[in-house]
Amino acid sequence: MRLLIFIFLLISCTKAMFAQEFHTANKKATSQTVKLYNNLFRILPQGILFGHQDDLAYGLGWEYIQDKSCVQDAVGEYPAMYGWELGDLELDAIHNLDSVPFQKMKAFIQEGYKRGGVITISWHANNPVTGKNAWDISGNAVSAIIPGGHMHEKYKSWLDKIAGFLMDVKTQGGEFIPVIFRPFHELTGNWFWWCQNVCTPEEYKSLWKFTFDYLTNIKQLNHLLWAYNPEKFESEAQFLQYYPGDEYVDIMSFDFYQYGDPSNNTDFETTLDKRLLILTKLSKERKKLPALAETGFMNIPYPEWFTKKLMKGIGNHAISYVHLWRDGGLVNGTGQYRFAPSQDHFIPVGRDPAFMDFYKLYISDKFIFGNKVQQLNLYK
Ligand code: BMA
Repeated sequence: MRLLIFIFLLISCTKAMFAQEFHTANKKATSQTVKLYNNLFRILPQGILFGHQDDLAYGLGWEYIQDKSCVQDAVGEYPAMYGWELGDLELDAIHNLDSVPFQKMKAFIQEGYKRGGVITISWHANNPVTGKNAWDISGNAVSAIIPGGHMHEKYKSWLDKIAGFLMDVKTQGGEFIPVIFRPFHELTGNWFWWCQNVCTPEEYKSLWKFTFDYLTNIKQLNHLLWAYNPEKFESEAQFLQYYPGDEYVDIMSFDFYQYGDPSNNTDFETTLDKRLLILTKLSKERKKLPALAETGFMNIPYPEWFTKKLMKGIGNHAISYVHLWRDGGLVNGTGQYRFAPSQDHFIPVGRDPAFMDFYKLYISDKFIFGNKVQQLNLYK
């Protein structure tokens, strides 16, 4: 009998230890958040979650139709990851900068979570110094809002609003829905007020750490996973130059888009492969989750982009997710701003030539979409 009890205890302890092998940066993270984090590591060998920005809100020629989804329209299945964007929330706007109402966004987040999906949120914050948008790089904004800066109090009031929204990201039963939060992204670019050309590594790290501490310890947001997210980098040192530290980050990621004509060169897939090699090495060493946080080829003018470029570049790298950027809705309904292929008749050329290629990606078994993600029970 004693032996049986001993074996039982041993199995339970080993299970518990194994289940929590990966620790979230926030030590008070909710149990669903910790489970999600560990499950994402566990399923790394099983495939890559496929995500799409604003998937449920709008697509070409439609917006806000109950249960409609761009990815589902294309392949018959919802995505496994849903991305949303908070830009303009800091100004008390009702809609975000892409005209998605924040109230609707909360409902979409609940829907995605109900389907077992993963939620990720970005924030194209306006320039707090000039009052212009995120792409205004003037005003030394980062140094102005970090502790000691003359606009620090204003930044805190913005974070209060972000926290207010995130506090509401709950199920109808009141349980917090875990969110992968990805602020101050593409920092190695030169287009946002937090990019490397307009702030030093010390300033960026100070901004990140303050934001983390404020939202975690003052606002008690315990359902966030924190994603660090440069754009270009050519070495480990460059990837890490603005990295705030292992105790502030859960996910290591980067953004990488296709530009130009890919038909006569291998630049995209070669560079993607190189960067994923660096990313997966670093994230393994630091026990962080690796991901491709944004990608796409605007309007997909090269119809085989998904298999010949994206999948080729990903190769056998084990990454947690790939997130495709948004499709223009009614506002950009000409079809001139989209990243996901669509079967919709709205596309002026008739059936999207990239559709069949995207379907090949869908059936390739390398990616996880909505049905499988539900079965995987990422929150249990
Ligand atoms: C960018 C573009 C913008 C958009 C922003 C925030 O990449 O898609 O049109 O406003 O993301 O979603």
